[in-house]
Amino acid sequence: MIVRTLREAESGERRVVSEGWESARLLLKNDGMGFSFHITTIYAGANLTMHYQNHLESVYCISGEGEIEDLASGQIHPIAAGTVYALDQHDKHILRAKSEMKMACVFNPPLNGKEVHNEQGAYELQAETVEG
Ligand code: 9YT
Repeated sequence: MIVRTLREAESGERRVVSEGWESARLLLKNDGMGFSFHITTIYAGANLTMHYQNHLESVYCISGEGEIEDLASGQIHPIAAGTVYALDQHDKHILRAKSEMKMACVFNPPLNGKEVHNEQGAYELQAETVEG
């Protein structure tokens, strides 16, 4: 069994900080679950273009408000506490945070640990691993 706390993850190796967001990576590839699980904070005003070409991601909004634009259709969906979205088609999208947003994110395949977006807005499959 694996037991961890968000507090620990936010103050150690599992905390990854990038432009417009930071993420506490609670479960990763080396935990052997077949997915990774993160609590991600999107900073207020962030405007993030992402395209997870190597991963499927689902995102549940715990708090905050924003919107997601599906760049294939141009459709814009409001995001608020209680909303989930799933990028089942590796959908290229823009996430805009009107206020700080707390998101629970699941990735398949699981992240190694240190991934940040490349110039396409994707995560590479061979990123550095977080141990322990
Ligand atoms: C919601 C989203 O995709 N934010 C970018 C960070 C990512 N979820 C992560 O690495 O935790």
